[in-house]
Amino acid sequence: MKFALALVTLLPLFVKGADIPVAVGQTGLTFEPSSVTAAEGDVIVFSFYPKNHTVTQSSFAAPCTKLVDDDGPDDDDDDAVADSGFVPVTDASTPTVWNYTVTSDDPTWFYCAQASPVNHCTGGMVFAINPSAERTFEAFQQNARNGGTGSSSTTGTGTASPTNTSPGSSTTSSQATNTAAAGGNGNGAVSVAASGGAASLLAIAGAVAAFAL
Ligand SMILES: [Cu+2]
Repeated sequence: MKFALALVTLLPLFVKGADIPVAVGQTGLTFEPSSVTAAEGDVIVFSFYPKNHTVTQSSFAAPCTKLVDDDGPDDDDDDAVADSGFVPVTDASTPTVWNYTVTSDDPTWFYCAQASPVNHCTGGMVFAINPSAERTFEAFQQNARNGGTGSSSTTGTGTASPTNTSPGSSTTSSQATNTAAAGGNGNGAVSVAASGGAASLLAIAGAVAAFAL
């Protein structure tokens, strides 16, 4: 009885879905079609054409970065990150086939991870299963063309960091320059001691020490 029940429960796992063919790299940096509507259990049949492409799962926000499988210790890997790896093909008449079984009705995003000699993802080589009205394939591909590593705020942070470093080092060098000018003979700390107080000597000596470091 229990066994029969278990069989019935497992049965849907063995019901095969539809095959959906997708050509990879047949007409340049393209998936054709570039987006499909698929149900759980359907199989995307990727045919890889020359030269050397991948089908790698990413996210809408970061189209050109492989998704991280971070579901923790209880992860049963039903939603493992999909990645064909590199599929080198030399003969267009014999494409290499790689199957991906759809595990969700949710939008699922993919890109080609080939970056040499040109970056295929930022060239627009991306693919989507079940894009939505809010997250369209067109927006996803535009994200990829814009660099594909995340939102523009990420880029802003990256730019701000070197700017913060720069004032620090220029302050140090301008202190050193002032010290030398006050000395007039390149032996700044000693000369200033004669005309200034002990406190200013300490300050200048500190600046010189900082510059030396
Ligand atoms: Cu490619």
